Amino acid sequence: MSTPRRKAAGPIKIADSAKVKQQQLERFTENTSNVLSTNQGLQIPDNHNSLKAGVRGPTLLEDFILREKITHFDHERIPERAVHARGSAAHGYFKPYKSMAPYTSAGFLQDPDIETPVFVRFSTVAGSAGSADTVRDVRGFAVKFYTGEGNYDLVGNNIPVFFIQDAIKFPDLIHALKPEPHHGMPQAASAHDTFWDFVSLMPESTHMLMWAMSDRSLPRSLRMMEGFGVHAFRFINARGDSHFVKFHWKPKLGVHGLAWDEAQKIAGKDADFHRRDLWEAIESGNFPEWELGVQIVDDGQESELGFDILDPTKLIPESQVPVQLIGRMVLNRNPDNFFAETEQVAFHPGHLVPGIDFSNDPLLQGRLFSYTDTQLSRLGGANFHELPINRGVCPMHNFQRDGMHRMAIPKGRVAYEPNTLGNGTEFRVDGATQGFQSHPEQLEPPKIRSRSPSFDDHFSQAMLFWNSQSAVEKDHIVAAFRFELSKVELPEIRQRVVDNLSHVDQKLAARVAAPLGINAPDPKAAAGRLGFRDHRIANKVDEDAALRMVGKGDGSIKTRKVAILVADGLEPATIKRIQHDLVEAGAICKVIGPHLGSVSTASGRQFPVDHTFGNMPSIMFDAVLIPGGALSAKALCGMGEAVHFVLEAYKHCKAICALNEGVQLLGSLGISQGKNPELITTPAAGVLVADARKVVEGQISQEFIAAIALHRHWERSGLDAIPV
Ligand code: HDE
Repeated sequence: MSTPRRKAAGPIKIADSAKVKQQQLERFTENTSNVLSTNQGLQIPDNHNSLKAGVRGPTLLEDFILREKITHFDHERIPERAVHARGSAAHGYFKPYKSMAPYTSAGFLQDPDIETPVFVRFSTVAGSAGSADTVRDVRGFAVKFYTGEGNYDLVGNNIPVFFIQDAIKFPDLIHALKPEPHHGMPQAASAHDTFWDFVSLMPESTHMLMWAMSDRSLPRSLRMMEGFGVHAFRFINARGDSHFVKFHWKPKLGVHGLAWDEAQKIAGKDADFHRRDLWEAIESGNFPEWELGVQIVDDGQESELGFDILDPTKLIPESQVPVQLIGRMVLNRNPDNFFAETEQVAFHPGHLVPGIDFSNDPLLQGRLFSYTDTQLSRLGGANFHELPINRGVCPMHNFQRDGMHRMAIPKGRVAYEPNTLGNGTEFRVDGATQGFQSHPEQLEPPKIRSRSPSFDDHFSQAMLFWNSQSAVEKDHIVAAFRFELSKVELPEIRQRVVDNLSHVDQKLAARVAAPLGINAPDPKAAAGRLGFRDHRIANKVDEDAALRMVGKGDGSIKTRKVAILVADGLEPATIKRIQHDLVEAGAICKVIGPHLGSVSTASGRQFPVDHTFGNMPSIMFDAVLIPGGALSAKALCGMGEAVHFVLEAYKHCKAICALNEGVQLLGSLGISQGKNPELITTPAAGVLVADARKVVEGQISQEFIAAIALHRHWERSGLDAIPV
């Protein structure tokens, strides 16, 4: 018995469609009454006292109101995600720049007028849900597009390659990374023996380790990270032609990192640093934006890349295959409820739309199983797709039925297909041409449990990454390896790591090894180890600027935070113009003083203070401005917290501008008032010193803004001598 077929309606074109998801969610937002009631709607007159046998007597089992409330509380936690437990999310929309029809039939990539609603969740990988935001870790970058053809999930990371090549090693990797099983330490950190033990025995992890030890794993903000789909996927056009595609997200604000010392301190002072930053940016109308980029490789041409496109430890250098920017994503609305949205959202790399398909990347293939499976224990059953945040915005229908927490109420007696009892209302699209079509790839498989020899190159791209870094970025990578390995107790593990690194670069390995109390790195020792494979490919490019972070800014200081340090006696006139110009340029200025309320200016007026030195230390800011005023400068110099503020900002390479007597606060840096106070002097990279009365109006602002836009002045010398 065949079921009637009809033509699919094609992608639903929804006017103002970014709102569609919001409207759908609003149907579920609850606020029907202000009167407290039980879950059954029974109004409760007393929410403070349980029912007792006498006012001082025992509580009665009969108290169903107490029982309901406590029972619900007892069950309100769900298992956190096995990985990526700590996350923050936001709503927004995506719009393509032009039709991508030559490459893909995906409806949401056809028409620059179609706005597709998105929900994006950023995460750390290793830590528990309550861990700190700024730990050294890879960041998840998962985007759910609510398209007219179904939900499409691009579940990526902020690093374009992965530690392992085959999904079967994922549980081992994560077990090695997570807190050690016997004592449950350390939290949210890779700096321990089991992680480095594992990766030192898996040289395929070397390329990703280079990225993980770079400042990519210390983002300044979630808004300042790139995103990558990592695996090769396929674009399929309406004719059925296939192209390989790698996805990229390019942040409008550039790619910036924190200093390691800064990241560690923020983890203590404000564990929610990234979550807060994302939330506040959206609340204040500074909507984060990314452009979607694609690298497209003709099917059949992938062998010319020089490496295996299916190997997830490899990236396609942008200088080899340029990234085409094909659309723009804006995040413009914070979730209403963290649990209902950010926690319950369920991503899956297998949530596809027609026109996008997988490749045979063996890591991706394993993911296709894992993501539904994990939701079953995390979200408690098979019906998690009915949770409001996971619902599509297009019609959906099938005969799956029942299960825990079923919300839909399908009508009628028919829950199977084909049927004649459903009044002929069940249709399928034409299986040959419509709906989702798997790419009909020709396969000649012997069934085999083995790794392709084309995956055996483990070091060439690690070397490419290393060679592409600027000098300061190389310094940071060396420092990160040293830090991590110095936390590893067993010297033989440290030794194995540096022996492997000598296959990337001898100097790198020697620099890492120097302070670790081990022997000089030995490439031969590494090569002799079990599991070591190194059939080198020749990189087609020697270096690639796209792999660096330095210089990846848009020159703007939008949403950058500037601290203005004040005490009684300041001269506000010295900073009036600069403050105005900073705000005009999009920066956020906050006044930091010895106490809340206000301080008195030199002329006896009140100058409001936003924060104290104690509650908003320098690590919360990108730059420091010190106004003039003899009394204020003297007072600040006598305050340990103010002196520390400047020293620390200097150590973390932030822009500093000191005006008139304010320069005295730089005394601990060995900087005093210049001999030519009518000039702006720059006694160190990113430090400006000037007499505000003598410099042309606006000039100081311009130079200060330019210094902040450079993000950090990593090239500063003598930083090691600063004791903060
Ligand atoms: Fe995941 N990953 N992963 N992963 N992953 C999960 O799914 C898994 C991998 C990524 O904000 C889990 O719903 C396996 C690569 C992100 O909710 C789980 C393998 C990349 C998120 C899972 C990988 C990712 C996850 C845990 C190797 C970058 C967070 C909870 C075969 C391309 C999504 C969940 C969110 C989450 C499995 C490797 C990205 C257990 C088995 C490579 C961004 O299913």
